[in-house]
Amino acid sequence: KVWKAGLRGVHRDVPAITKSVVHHVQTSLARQPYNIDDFGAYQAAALSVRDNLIVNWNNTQLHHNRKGNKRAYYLSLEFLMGRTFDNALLNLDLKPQYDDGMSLLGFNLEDLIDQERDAGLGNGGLGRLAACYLDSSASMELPVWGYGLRYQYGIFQQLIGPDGSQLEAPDPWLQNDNPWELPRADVKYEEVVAVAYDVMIPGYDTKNTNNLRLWESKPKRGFDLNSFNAGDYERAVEASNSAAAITSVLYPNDHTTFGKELRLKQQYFWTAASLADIMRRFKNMEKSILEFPDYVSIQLNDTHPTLAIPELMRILVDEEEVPWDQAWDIITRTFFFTNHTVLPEALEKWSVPLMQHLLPRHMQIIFDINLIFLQAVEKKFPGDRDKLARMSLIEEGYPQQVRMANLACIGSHKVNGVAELHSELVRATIMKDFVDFYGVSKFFNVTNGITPRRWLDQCNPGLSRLISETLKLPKAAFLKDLYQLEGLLKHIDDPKFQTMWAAVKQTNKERLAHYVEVTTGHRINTKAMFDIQIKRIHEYKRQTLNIFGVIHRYLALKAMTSAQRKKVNPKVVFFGGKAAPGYYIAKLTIKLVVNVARIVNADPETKDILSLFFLPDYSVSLAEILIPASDISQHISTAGTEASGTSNMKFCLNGGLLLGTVDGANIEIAEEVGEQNVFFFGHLTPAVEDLRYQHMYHPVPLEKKCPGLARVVNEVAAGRFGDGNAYEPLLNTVRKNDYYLLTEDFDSYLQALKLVDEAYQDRTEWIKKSIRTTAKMGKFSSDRAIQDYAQECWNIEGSKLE
Ligand code: 26R
Repeated sequence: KVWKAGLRGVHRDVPAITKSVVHHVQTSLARQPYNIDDFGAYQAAALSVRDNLIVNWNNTQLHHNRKGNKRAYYLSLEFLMGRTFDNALLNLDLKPQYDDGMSLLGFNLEDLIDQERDAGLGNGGLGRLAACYLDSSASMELPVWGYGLRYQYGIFQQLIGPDGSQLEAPDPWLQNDNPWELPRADVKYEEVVAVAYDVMIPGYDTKNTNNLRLWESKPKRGFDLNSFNAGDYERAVEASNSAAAITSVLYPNDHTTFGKELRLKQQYFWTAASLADIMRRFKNMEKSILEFPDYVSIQLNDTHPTLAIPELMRILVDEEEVPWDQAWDIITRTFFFTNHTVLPEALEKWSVPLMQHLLPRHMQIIFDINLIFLQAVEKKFPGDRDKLARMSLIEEGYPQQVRMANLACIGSHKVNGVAELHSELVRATIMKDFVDFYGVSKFFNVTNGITPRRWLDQCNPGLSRLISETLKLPKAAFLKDLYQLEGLLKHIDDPKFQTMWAAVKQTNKERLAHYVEVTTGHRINTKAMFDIQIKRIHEYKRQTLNIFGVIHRYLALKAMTSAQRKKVNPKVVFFGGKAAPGYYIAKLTIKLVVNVARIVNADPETKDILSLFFLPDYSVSLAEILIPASDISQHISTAGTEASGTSNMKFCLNGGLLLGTVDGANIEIAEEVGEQNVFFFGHLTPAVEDLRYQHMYHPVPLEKKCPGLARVVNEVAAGRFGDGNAYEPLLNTVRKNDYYLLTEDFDSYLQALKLVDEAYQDRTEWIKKSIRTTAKMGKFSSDRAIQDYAQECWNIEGSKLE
């Protein structure tokens, strides 16, 4: 009884909250309450919230263990979590209480929220998707764990140098204690020791609290005692350094260049520790090993965790002594593989000699898997040598390479893409031979989703409140069932509602303007249209198309009389995003944007009607400020290259309209909101291959192909935005073979921009488009996506704890 009374010690009312915060200041932080600053107050408040999470977390694990529930594991090398404090407060429904409690203690809760550093353990879409999926799994009371790595340094911090180019600085996010993780000294695996850190994942409106387990690598002993005793201090320290190095840093590459030895070590260290952990938990259930797939499903987030397949094979065959065929049957019922890109340069391959050197047993297993597999292919398609060569796990060459996507495919029960078009392209291109071999039903689609808790309620509280009042529903009703937003359509013609809708957008634009003023000193006209493109910088995403469009607009404004200019609707263009540190063209793109901004923003003739900002160090937290403030956002990849995109969904959920190509999830968004509410332009996917062929073999000079773009390119080359020579390599990408087809899409892009301008003039119509867009976002909740995975792959159901 005494234990039970103690167990209920969670802080839900204001007096209990203030008491626990003060308690944490005095004991956990060992500080004096009277000289605590915002950061200290944040830490203490975070620890107080954490008390609640820990209780729920423990109960959740106990609950699923007792019930003997099947579990699903989401293996991802990236979890781009952002901040946790605000999200935890909202999911636990404790924000008002902590707001009151902290102000009684003399603090402003929003200021404390701003003290937290982002957990930037990811590059972009793939990593943020994993974070949204954890939120949905927890909210839907599904027994899903994430497994990842606890990098000492997350995605680098981006600075802009004096000449406008990107500089990188390390992101020491763990410098101050991280209250959101629990180190598990008792959970360790050998070789290089893997130590578990558990991150609690609170569900929304439920006590269910799931787990994200992140591994840290540590030397087995402080250092190698043998070498130390032999007097070789240097070598002893070196060995311990190289063990710790494994989880030191997140690789900042997104779609480009892999093959680094340390990255392979990361992948092995992580998959081996995760599988050992999964196996230990399974063994506690005391089932036959043959029942493994009935209690365990493993989702591979892209090919990065594919070594889990030969690793589980090794455990089953070498340690559990399961015969090969039975082991392989277990494998192919346990794993599921999600592909996130069809770009050839992003398909992972590992050199055979490197694998033989680091992982000889795994390499041997892969060769054996390949042999047996190719025999089956030969049997089904006798004598088709080309097919065998294409489907082989090994690509011939110097050196030979292991094709991780092929291995992930044959080791998995099902393979999915992340939007309808993308899944179709997976079937038609990279997996074509495998579709012929296995049949089409192994290949399916799960369109990505986003969590409405973070991407509506948390980042846009004003809109969340307005929706709740308008629908006369508690927030939980639509935050847990996003299709409820359709109820807004009933109010779309109500002028009062339209006005309130526009007022929320205006407030969000002012919040962004305030951020820009504080960080750059520039004042922004918040009555202007806000046009935003934020994502990793990559040629296929075509930030160049956008900046060339801005230059085109600037040149057109300069050619006008001042009377003409007075009639132009003002516009502010925002860019944000990081370039992989070794990606030269992407870095030049940033430099161009920054230098165009310097000229345009300083030009007295135009600065009231066109301004341009590159916001440095784009992150989850910055996205939370930008997205609710957009009137229009750009998703303008060459058709067929963007697998899905997820920020497009976030903008739409917040009432921003889309300017985009017919690509990825843009297509499904248009299907939901109606094509008349999306600004589409550009060539369609089926045309791309042929256009590229034409550019390759029948090149036409830029001046002839696209005079509008030629003018822009010439101005840049002539030095109008700083040293023209510096931009030559970037300009050549459109002058030469124009792989991403800017010259093909430029005119229709300008046309679309013009339509956007015209549409924005009729403000009432625009607001109606905005309302309709938000109202039709139901499909894009990550709850729907997770439901698809739970049903199609994992065969698990929600399990409520009382
Ligand atoms: C191997 C290495 C170089 C590497 C390749 C690709 C590392 C990281 C990536 C990131 C890729 C897989 C990625 O982030 N893809 C994005 O996934 C999002 C979520 O599904 C999609 O919305 C987005 O369209 C896609 O580019």
